[in-house]
Amino acid sequence: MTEVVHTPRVFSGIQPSGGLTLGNYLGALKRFVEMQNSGIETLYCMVDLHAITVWQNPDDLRHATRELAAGFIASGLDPQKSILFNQSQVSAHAELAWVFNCVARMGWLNRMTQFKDKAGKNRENASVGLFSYPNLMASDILIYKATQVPVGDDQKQHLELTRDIAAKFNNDFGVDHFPITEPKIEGAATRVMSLRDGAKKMSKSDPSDASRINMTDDAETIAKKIRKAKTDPDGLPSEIEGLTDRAEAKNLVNIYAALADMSVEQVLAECGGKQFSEFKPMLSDLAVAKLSPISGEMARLMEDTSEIDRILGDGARKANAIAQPILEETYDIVGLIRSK
Ligand code: AQP
Repeated sequence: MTEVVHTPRVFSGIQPSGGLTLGNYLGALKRFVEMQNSGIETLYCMVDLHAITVWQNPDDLRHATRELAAGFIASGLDPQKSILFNQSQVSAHAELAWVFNCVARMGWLNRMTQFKDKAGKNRENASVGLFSYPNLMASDILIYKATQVPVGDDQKQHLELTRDIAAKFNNDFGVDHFPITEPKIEGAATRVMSLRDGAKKMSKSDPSDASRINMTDDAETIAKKIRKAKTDPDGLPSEIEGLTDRAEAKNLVNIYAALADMSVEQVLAECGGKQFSEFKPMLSDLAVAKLSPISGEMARLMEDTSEIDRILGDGARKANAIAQPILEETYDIVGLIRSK
């Protein structure tokens, strides 16, 4: 088998299943911008087909998709530098996902912890789409032969599955067609936790709004949520070991470090010994300083949704131009006849 050197290409996506959270921003979006600015080819997607694995009100979904696009652009993604689009406008994602439904094994999907978490006790009532979600995610990535995927830590298992699918496809058909994609899980806040429970991930679909900071929250709301964030009675340690078994304290320090572009060690060297009554206002001020320019720009962009739709349409055309030949090549490898 000839070994192919795959051109470096970055793909990642976020679901428009609610508003963007600080977790999405620090774990994913901030890294998307860094990768875009490193000069590598980047494609970023509003994964609306993933969002509907759980029922969405259609008007809310349309609004959330446009607002997510506004969040991408306001955070620094430039439609001239990155391809920005919504998933459902590039049908090759869904088509390749079907092929992967036939490659991935039931046993692999049965091990996915996100499905278990999201389906909860009522597994029999979960949608089939929620179960096969990781196959669509593998398709999102491999339809562009993406070599790198910036994500938060919660997506690690799904990316391992993507690698398994690529390897099985290549092996089953004796080709070196799909790259074995590298996850990029980096930075001080790869898993931002809920402000109310340090054992739970901050999530846009958490029923408690107090558990998360939304990118659209105003300064007063951000300050209030941080003031009320759960902590323990001790102050900040000066060494990282002092955060062991202190999930909530660790979370606030990680958030500070990621927002300030500092390491956790640097934050503790500066703030060690402070009580949370002193550290929380510092964190609020920093969060407001970093997030309010983004939320302001999001609001401005949302005043003209036709411009957002134009950007998404333009991005979808560019994405389609990359995806379609890869889909055709894949169908040919599988043995599906394509009439010219
Ligand atoms: N709390 C988090 N900390 C760090 N990164 C996070 N991400 C999500 N939450 C955190 C990263 O954001 C990207 C987009 O995630 P997604 O929208 O596709 O779905 P998700 O991971 O399931 O995020 P949510 O907010 O929890 O959405 P819902 O509530 O709809 O399920 C991914 O890179 C993810 O790692």
